Amino acid sequence: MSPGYPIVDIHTHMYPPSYIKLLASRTTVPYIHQPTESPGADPRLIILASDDDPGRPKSARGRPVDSTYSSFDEKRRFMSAHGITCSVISLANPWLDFLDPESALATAQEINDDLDKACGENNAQASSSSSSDSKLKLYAFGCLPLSAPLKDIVTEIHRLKTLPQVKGVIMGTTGLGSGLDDPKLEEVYSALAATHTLVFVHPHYGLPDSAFGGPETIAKSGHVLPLALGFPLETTIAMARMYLAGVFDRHPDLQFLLAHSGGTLPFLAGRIESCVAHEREFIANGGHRQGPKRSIWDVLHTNIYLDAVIYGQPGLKAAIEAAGSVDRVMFGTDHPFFPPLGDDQDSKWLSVESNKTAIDGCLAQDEDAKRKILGGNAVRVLGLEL
Ligand code: 5CU
Repeated sequence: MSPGYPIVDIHTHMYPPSYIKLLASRTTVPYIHQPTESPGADPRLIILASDDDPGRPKSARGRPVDSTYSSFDEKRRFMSAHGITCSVISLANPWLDFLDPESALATAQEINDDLDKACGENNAQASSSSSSDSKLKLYAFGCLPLSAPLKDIVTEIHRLKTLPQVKGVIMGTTGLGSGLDDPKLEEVYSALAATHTLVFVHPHYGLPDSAFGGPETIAKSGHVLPLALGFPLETTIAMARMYLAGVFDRHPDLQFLLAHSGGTLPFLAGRIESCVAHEREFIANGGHRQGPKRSIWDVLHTNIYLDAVIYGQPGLKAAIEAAGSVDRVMFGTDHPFFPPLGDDQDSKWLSVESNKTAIDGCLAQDEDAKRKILGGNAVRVLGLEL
């Protein structure tokens, strides 16, 4: 039953058809393999380094990729099945990180225009429809040509502000190739702050295989170690590096949304704060290096939003606590990743229901807080018209 207020999914991905074509044209990670040896089988999405295990046939590497990854109709079907009224769609990993500098800007423009157009057409139809199933709204986070020259990145940040359905940008944790604390990103951060562009930071690269005991150990549990641990730790490390490099001191207006409730940042923020307070290298403690000037809690409460894609109450409670209030946490699903493994594709997705159950469980007595996390915050922060 509908709760009577909008449910907005801010963590929901797609590979638009042009991107699928791009991946299908490649034979090294990231790529899509079409198993010609078994006609009719779904193509395989081979995007993580650990997916491309030479010990397996290509038709068994990575994961199957079906139309849920690229079809707007499938997105709407999923939204209806889960009572979601609005989705803010983002390109899935690894975005445009692997493109050569010459083609990156044109590719970003094509994908961003495609997303804006598809969302615009959907929304025009939704506004004139009377049936609740066709009233579903779609918006997008754009992508940036991060391998292109700086001037192209900045140009695209400004151009995205002219696309009415685009409400921010998504990016990974490598920035221009050396991480989000790279001094070369200063110009990009200035443009993002000046244009009030919300940046959705999402992991892709995880940790080196050696952190998990090497490829053989990883293979024994498939995607569990890279996705359950590698992804969140990657986000945590990227944001801690940014914080330590003083990015938030120099750009106090930056606004970030962190995937998977900030990785482990909510849990570790106190420890980071304590280590900073005890670091002799920093000027504030008698050393000679400029450490971060602001408290990590201040950054969390003013520059950072967290999604609620954490699948359990302890993690969600930590996210709400670290974000400073329920006003800075937003519902997401991670669709089309983590689909049901059985044949019943119309059943509710465990991955979605466990996030909803965590929200219900944490905030059982607080309908207003639930309304905010499930949609109200996204409407306010992204300026969505529903
Ligand atoms: O957990 C996730 O967010 C994802 C994602 O976005 N992409 C992916 O390849 N696997 C899991």
